[in-house]
Amino acid sequence: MAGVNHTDTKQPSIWERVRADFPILDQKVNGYPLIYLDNAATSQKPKAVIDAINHYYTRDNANVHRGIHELSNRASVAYENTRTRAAKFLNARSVDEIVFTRGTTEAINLVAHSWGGKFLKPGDKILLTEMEHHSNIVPWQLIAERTGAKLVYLPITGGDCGVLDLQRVDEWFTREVKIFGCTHISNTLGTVNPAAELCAKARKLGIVTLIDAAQSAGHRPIDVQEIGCDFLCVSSHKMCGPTGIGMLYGRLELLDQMSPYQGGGDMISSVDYFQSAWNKVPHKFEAGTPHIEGVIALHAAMDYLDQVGRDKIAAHDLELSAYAQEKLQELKHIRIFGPERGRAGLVSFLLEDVHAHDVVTAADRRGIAMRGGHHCNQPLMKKLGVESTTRASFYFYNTHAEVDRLVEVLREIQQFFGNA
Ligand code: C6P
Repeated sequence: MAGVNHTDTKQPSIWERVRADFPILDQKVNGYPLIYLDNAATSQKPKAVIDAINHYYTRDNANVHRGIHELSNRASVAYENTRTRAAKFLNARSVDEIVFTRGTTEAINLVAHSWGGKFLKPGDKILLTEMEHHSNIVPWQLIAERTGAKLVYLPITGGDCGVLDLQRVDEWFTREVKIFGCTHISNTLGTVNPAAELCAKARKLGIVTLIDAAQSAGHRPIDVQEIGCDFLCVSSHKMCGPTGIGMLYGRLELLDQMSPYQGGGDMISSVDYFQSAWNKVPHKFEAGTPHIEGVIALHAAMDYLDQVGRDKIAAHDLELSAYAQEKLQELKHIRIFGPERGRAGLVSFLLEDVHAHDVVTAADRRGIAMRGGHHCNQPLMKKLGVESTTRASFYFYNTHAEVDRLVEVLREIQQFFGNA
């Protein structure tokens, strides 16, 4: 990474210094210093985010958009300020294009239900890619069943590299395709998809686009206007924020046309016994008391990420995962998945003859947290011809020394299983 010398042991790098912001990292697990390499599942939270939650409950706790007393006013202002901050974070044209959801999963379900339910017809096609997370497959299966639309998948190529077959994209963007859903970064392969290029192609044919930014929003600058997507879905908990909260960016024109996702308080402008009128966008999509402290702490997370610098985080991801890939390749009997170059901050692999769960369990005994399994990517696993992988996923507080330790521990595991 430009400007940061990771081999200079005298000067702590900015990444080592930033670790002090994360109280959870300063502990031993099973007698070893914690090495947290499960960031694709959820990131750790800086003190600024923990403090924001604490402050809200200590000083401002009240329901939003309902009361006219001081505390409700404070909570409402803080809640809506986060929407303004989010619009800036994603470079949306309007603050009304930000809908708070429980996370990426709910954001995709909202689009499938409210956009798909209204606009998809029998014979229409929903185009996804073969590397989608279950969250960007199952909601579309549900809506396809309801509407008679059909699912089709843009293939991946390159064997274990797992990149989209970009040469064949034009074959898949046909007149019948009404929506294209694509992950920005694959949570299993670390592949970074060319979202802007794909959205531009889709737009020319009038195809609506949805980008699953669960793995990218906290790891690189995101500009929805530059990407040119109609929808973009984000989870707060993967970007230093709390769990149970996320965002849907939706182009205003489309959000206006869509029906509500859920009914209840706050999403209405008026109700009588037999019919109701909807609140304006984005409130039309936020029924019931929301996750207020989650929204407020998400503001702190976005501020924190911008203080660190999202471009710097992206460069660190790229550099650390390339380093990990290089180090892992020194091991014998290892199969590494994902692109050779330009991968996001994660590496999936298999140690020959050792189950991914055994690797994760043995690493945990040495204080290293990773994920083993299908990573909610069962169709992709089938495509790769495996049942599971072990995944080490990084964030900006991870260091080269931690990668070295991971490789050392994997070597010990191989020795234990007689496969070094
Ligand atoms: N992936 C992982 O360990 P939620 O659960 O709604 O915050 O995010 C769902 C989701 C959607 N898309 C992608 C690309 C994802 O990686 C995830 C979550 C976690 O890889 C948990 S399965």
